Amino acid sequence: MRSPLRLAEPPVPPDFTGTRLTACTLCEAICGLELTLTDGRVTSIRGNPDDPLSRGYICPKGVALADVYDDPDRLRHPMVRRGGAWEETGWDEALDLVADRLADTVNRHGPDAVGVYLGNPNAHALGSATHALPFVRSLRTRNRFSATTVDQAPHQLVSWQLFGHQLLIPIPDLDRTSYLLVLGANPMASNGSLMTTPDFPRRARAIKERGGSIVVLDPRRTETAKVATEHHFVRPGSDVVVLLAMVRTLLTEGLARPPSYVDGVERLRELVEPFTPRMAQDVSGLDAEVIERLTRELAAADGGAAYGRVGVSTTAFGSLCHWAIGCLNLLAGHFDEPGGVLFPEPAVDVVARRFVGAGHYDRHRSRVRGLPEYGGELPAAAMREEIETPGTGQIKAFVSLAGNPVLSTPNGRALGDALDSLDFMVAVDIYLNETTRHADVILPPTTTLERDHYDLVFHTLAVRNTARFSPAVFARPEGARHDWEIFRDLTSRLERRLARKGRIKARLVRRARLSLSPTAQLALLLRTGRRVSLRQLRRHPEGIDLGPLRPTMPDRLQTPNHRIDLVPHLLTGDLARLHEWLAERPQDALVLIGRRHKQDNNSWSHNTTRLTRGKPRHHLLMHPRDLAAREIRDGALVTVGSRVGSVQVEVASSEDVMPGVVSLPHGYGHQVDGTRLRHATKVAGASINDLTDPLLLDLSGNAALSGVAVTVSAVTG
Ligand SMILES: Nc1nc2c(c(=O)[nH]1)N[C@H]1C(S)=C(S)[C@@H](COP(=O)(O)OP(=O)(O)OC[C@H]3O[C@@H](n4cnc5c(=O)[nH]c(N)nc54)[C@H](O)[C@@H]3O)O[C@H]1N2
Ligand SMILES: Nc1nc2c(c(=O)[nH]1)N[C@H]1C(S)=C(S)[C@@H](COP(=O)(O)OP(=O)(O)OC[C@H]3O[C@@H](n4cnc5c(=O)[nH]c(N)nc54)[C@H](O)[C@@H]3O)O[C@H]1N2
Ligand code: SF4
Ligand SMILES: [Mo]
Repeated sequence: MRSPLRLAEPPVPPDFTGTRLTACTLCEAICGLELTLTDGRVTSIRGNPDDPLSRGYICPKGVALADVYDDPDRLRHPMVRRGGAWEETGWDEALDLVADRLADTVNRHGPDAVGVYLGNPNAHALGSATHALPFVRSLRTRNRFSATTVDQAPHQLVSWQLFGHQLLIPIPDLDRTSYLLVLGANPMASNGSLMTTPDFPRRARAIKERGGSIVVLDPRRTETAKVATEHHFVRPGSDVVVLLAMVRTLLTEGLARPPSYVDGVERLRELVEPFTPRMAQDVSGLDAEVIERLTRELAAADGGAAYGRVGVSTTAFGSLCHWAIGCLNLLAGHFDEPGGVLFPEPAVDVVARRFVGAGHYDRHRSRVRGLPEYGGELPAAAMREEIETPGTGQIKAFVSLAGNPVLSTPNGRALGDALDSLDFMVAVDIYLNETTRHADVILPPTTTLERDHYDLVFHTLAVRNTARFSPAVFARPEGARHDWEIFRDLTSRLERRLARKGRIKARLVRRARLSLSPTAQLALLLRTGRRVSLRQLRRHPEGIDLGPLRPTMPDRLQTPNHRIDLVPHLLTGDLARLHEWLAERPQDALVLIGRRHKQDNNSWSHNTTRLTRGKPRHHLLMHPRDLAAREIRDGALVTVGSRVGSVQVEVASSEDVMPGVVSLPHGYGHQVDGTRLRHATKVAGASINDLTDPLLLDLSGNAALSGVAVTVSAVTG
């Protein structure tokens, strides 16, 4: 269906030669790109210097964007598994089959018998933002999971608790700050996360050129640590104590300057009293004097920001870490100030528009372990048991939307086995990979270069306010479907088959919304936002600058009393668990942390030659002292074991990891059997998530992927 509001510039003709502007959707940096096409094929990709946010930056993954489009292994037709063999089939047949099987499951076992997992690329597609959630909601299942609980659930829970909405996330004002304290993030490789920062390298250089500091706390001397002005090792999982000791230092040294709309400072003072810098030193290995000095420097800086990401989110106290980071920023005097942390003002304000709800906790619990939901989702770490444990509410059918949880969630291999025990599984995905090979049907949508794009998510998290619309470069091939069309057609087919009464109005509203294309919905959203129109954006495909971040508080607070409570019960209640952990924690365990590389993109970038050549990157990094203690030689094949399982992988000696810590990248360990990843067979390595433990969780339900106790021994014979 073509909506009257859809005015997209025509995609390129088949033999087009020339240039086109687009955007990279692979990571959160959302770089603007200029493609050169020769006879209808992309022959080069470069960063677009006119993009007001990315200013010409591009990384090696962006250069490989067209490889995904051209990849002969990418699925282009619906696939149905009959017996052991995959067959291509037509869309109507595939969609009818999926709707029949899902409806049958719901009618026989109730809505909770359908489990849903949403993976990371959903956040990077306009059609998912507008159409996937209504589809998922129409299933009315409580068994909803996503990559959020192996990633940023703690950020969202803390933002909801402090600022009243889970997407009201304070962002470091990178272009003006003079003091950036980084914990558990490696933006030199990741290009920033919950801090959309294309060209982090140049922006980091600029901080140093204006006399500022970048201080990194990380158990590995990362690429970011190497360009920082200062780096310190911290024991994995111990940041929470360091951060609370920093908050304590601000308060005891009279450095705290909370804004007038903040409550609870005195209670906070009592709560952080036990976390002395000395105690933090014992737990983390970071000197007490350093903890105190860094706190004073942050408070004294002319604009300073504390920033923590995956390395602190994915620990057992991820929420307390982000609470403490929030308190640090609120007390150090730079909150909502230029150079500190600020809240972006995107052209489509997803917070004000309530695109997703403000947040909620423990409205229901998971059936088997009784784990509380957060924001309507249960921990991804609970998927396997919900599939395998018999009883009312057991997951019998599964829907995987752009996810690869077999490689990306704890004990993923066992989850893969569980997927085989389902009555039915459907994947909306572009590859036949470790997860989708367990499906009965795969529905492949078009990819980035074939669809219109506007970033509803990452403009909300960016270090500068900009807006950019990128019309599809290529026409959708005959017979291909966009993601939003798949969600629209599945929803309507399902509704026809479900024996449901009532809620006619809700159904009609949903149908009306689903029938509007993402671009048409965007036009309406922009119109109500009144900052820029789609028409203006079409005239400027390079993007429109809306200026630097600005103070917006307390007006934008979404809390009921328009104030910030520093000590919400939900968060402070978790301190009891922290005290228990501190009393019991094992002192001498070898622990495992993750790793990202500039050339890898989670689990699915290994089917391109461009991103897999060069030196292998899959090794377990281990300190020479730890190798010597076990008489393991550099390069040897080792067995890494945890409570959950074991893997074999080559070890590389590295002074860059803290003694007592080993590091493996995630997204490796391809199980190419039964997949169509011909090229990924050449990528060695093991999956870190065959070692991570689904029992280790944060308050938010986020998996504690970092700091897992492991043993390492040489493979003999
Ligand atoms: N140990 C450990 N585990 C981790 C992490 C870690 O640091 N350490 N990081 C975690 C984080 S931050 C994240 S976000 C998760 C990611 O976890 P997931 O989202 O589960 O995994 P991805 O590797 O991103 O897989 C994306 C899937 O989407 C498919 N895909 C790609 N593009 C499209 C598209 O346009 N449409 C559709 N329908 N499908 C598409 C790919 O083929 C692939 O199957 O992994 C987490 N897992
Ligand atoms: N090249 C590339 N870029 C990406 C991605 C990718 O796969 N590849 N994925 C994208 C996604 S989905 C995300 S969420 C972002 C993530 O963005 P980042 O969070 O910046 O990425 P990571 O490299 O996972 O950084 C985590 C850091 O935490 C450290 N760490 C581990 N445990 C601890 C700990 O207990 N304490 C401290 N202080 N540090 C710890 C690790 O050594 C690592 O340096 O990156 C995005 N960008
Ligand atoms: S940093 Fe690389 S992967 Fe991320 S958006 Fe930019 S070009 Fe794409
Ligand atoms: Mo992520």
